[in-house]
Amino acid sequence: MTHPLVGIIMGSQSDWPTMREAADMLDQLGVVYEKRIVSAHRTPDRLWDYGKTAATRGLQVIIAGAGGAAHLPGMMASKTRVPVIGVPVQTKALGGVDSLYSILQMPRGFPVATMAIGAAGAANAGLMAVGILALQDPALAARLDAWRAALSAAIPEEPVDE
Ligand code: RP5
Repeated sequence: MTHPLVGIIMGSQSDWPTMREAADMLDQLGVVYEKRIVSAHRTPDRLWDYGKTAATRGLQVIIAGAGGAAHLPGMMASKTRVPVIGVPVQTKALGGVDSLYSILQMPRGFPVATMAIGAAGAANAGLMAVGILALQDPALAARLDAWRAALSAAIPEEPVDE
């Protein structure tokens, strides 16, 4: 299968260093994705078109990252039934708490699965997307299990002086 199953969208080019963490995770686990800049404020028509066509294009998960007045994940969730995972991008002014609250507090009926602020949240968004896809894909499930086992095996039992 070569068409993208995951859409990684972000409000700005400046979000890419964070959102690349999600892309790296999908690369590691062999999931086909696309990446787009889609701003809720600067390109609202692009947001609308993306949401309108997401399901029919075969996307199964959308990972949406934004910072500040981070309306992109919520607006995307309002436009498509494809599950949206939100990544609050860290901001200079408020440390990403603004992004977090903007994404987290969705009204009943339009959920966004909100991750942690910043790079760890983006990486976990990738893993969450893989976990969802793995429910229907045994080979992917096996790769995810192996990835998780390798991570566990890499954690030392004792701390060392650095
Ligand atoms: C948001 O505004 C973007 O998601 C980004 O996190 C933030 C700042 O964007 P730039 O001014 O760097 O383009 O819409």
